[in-house]
Amino acid sequence: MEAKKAVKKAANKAASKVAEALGDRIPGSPGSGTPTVDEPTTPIEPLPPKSEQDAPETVTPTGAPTGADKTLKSQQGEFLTTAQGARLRDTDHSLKAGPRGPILLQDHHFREKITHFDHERIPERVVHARGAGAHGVFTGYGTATDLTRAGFLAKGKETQVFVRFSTVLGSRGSADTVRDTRGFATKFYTDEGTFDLVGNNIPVFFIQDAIKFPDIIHAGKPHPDREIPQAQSAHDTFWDFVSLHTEAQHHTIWNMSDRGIPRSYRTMEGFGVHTFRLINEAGETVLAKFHWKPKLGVHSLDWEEAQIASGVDPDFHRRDLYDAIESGAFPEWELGLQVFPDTPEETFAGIDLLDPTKIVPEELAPVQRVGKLVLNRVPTNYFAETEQVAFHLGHLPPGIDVTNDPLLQGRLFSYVDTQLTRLGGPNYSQIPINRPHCPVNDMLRDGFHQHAVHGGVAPYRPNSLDGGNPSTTDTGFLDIPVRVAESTKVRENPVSFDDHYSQVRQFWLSMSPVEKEHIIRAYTFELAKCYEQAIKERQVQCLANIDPVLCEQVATGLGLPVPSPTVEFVEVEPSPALSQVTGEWPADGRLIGIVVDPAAGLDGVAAVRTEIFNAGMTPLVIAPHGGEIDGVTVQRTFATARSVEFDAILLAGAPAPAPDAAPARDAKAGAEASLTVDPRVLLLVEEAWRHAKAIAAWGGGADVLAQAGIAGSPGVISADSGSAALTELQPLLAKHRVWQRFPATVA
Ligand code: HDE
Repeated sequence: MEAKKAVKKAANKAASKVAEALGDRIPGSPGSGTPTVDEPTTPIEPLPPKSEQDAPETVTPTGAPTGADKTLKSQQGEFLTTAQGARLRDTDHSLKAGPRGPILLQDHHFREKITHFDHERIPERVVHARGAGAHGVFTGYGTATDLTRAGFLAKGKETQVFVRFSTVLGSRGSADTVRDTRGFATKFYTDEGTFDLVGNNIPVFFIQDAIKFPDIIHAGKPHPDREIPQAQSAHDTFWDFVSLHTEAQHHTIWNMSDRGIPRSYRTMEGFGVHTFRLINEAGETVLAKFHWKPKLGVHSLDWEEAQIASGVDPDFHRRDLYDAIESGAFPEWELGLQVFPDTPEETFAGIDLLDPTKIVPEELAPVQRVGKLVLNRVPTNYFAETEQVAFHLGHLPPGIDVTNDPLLQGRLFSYVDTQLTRLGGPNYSQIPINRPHCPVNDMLRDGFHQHAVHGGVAPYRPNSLDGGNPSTTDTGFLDIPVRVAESTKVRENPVSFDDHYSQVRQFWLSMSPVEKEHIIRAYTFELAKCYEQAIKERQVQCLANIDPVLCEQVATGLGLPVPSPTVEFVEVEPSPALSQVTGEWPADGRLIGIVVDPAAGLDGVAAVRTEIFNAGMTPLVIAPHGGEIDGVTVQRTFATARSVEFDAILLAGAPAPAPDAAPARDAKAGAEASLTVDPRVLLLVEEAWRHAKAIAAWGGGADVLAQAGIAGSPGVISADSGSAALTELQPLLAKHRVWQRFPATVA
């Protein structure tokens, strides 16, 4: 009895201590004895409303009606609450048995917060994991109305879109500028239902049949044992696969070309890859391929530039996209169609339109422009929008239908299937970014994460209880009644799919000497990274079947014998549209670095900045230190500037080495140098020169050119004033690079 009393006494004592301690931990609570601490989350005015994706009226997960007042979003209300809406007094201290005591299981706020955090990540996409999205508007030109009844292509019709760009092989945190294919997926929220155009920046694919997709991806992803290399094709398993499955050679040469390292998402073409079937109001059909044509032209990085960017700015493309949108240089593309008669053979100019490893050269079927896409808004939340967006080739509006391309057919299965685990169930179309912008009246019910509160009792058709609704309509989606060939079930390809080399050779022959040089270097680099001799030899054999010069140069670089071709070369005409070294392009959103020397003054720099702005580009002043110099704001210091960020360099002075810098060494002379220019500026200029970028100097800036040993070389300008330097620089920017600076050993 005595012992029981003692235990009870001890428990009461502990409880009162807990109460005492709890009181201490509730700021401002009566009698707590501790001063009230100002929370960093003291209520503030809600942020001004942001434009929000239009979506059907519903209730957000935070309980706010999205339709009525779109400003009611999390972190914009006055008070912090639990997920159930109870206001909180403290979110920084867990509920403990005394200040030093264990955490109590009853701390429901702690458990809600941590449990939610523990489950914040969802499986990343099995491919295309790293992406960057943006909102925009598509405007139809009305030029496709005789081809398809799809309403979003009507003249002047505006449709909201969400675009997600991506790399294919890397994980979600990998670098942007790796050599890889880029995804270019567009969700058109049309009045007639969502249309997803899920394309790439390369018009052909590695394989002809979807059943091989797991194989090519297993081969391209990091090795299963050590999980390296990340986001690279330069390894044994990739080259093992593509040299064994020679249908992959066409896609591979595009990857090894400059297309594999785009300058920017803004300067990429996009391709629907497959052939689609379109139907117009009169019921007439055509076959068609979709193209995106960038307003700024197709431009790429130099390989060394891409490698440096991977290190100094792994978010290079993502940042470029968002900086451009925020600076008002909205990225633009025209949507184009290559159109072919819908014949029973489904071929055009002898090319099998169902073979996704083949293009139709633009010279044979010009790309007809049917509308314009402008990206004008950065997502509000990466996870909610870019991560949760779910594309699917089967999201088709009336007027656009699929063909029997075996790759396309397989994709029609895969995209819904993958969302079930990635987004946790069949209701992913109800996630805000995936919601159609037109009325949805389906009879799909229940399932994980059901957000809709469906009325009615008869989700079936026909019914007599819900007024017979909903009814079907003749203006709805039409599965175009295509005749299915009477045939025998087989696991086979059409014979026309056996040509694996003619278009690879055509691509090679269409390249300029500089582009050919880059392709040779890329193959040589990637294959040199393989360990297995047999794999290198097998791929070099594939190159022999593409072109003798390509094969000879790569084989020499690898120290391998040059094999003879095992196939006969087919006569092919080059397709000039495939080369990037053509034409002149707008310089919107280009970044111009201006190196200044504070010791010599910033005369004329402010005026040049204004001129650059007026030309639609962005000037960035680079100085030894941050802050403001002579009224000009410094955006980059010598420590933070790296050449890869800039499309061109203006030199407004020759800044001296920092007084405390280690004695400079002249690498070329191998001796202690008498450098009078800061070595970081010299590195900036030397790299810009190697990457064939335009460089212009005036005043003291000429000394930098002299010290870098590049004065007078192509694309290096010495001018009398900043304004004159900029005037001479602009035509060079229009051509994107000073191409003659790249060495070219092939014709
Ligand atoms: Fe995809 N692909 N793919 N693909 N694909 C996915 O879907 C797949 C193919 C493309 O930004 C996955 O939601 C198969 C060609 C893009 O969200 C998955 C085959 C083309 C994106 C899938 C292909 C693409 C994907 C992974 C062979 C260019 C990113 C996550 C038949 C025309 C979309 C997801 C985004 C994503 C399957 C081939 C483009 C697993 C089976 C060809 C741009 O469903």
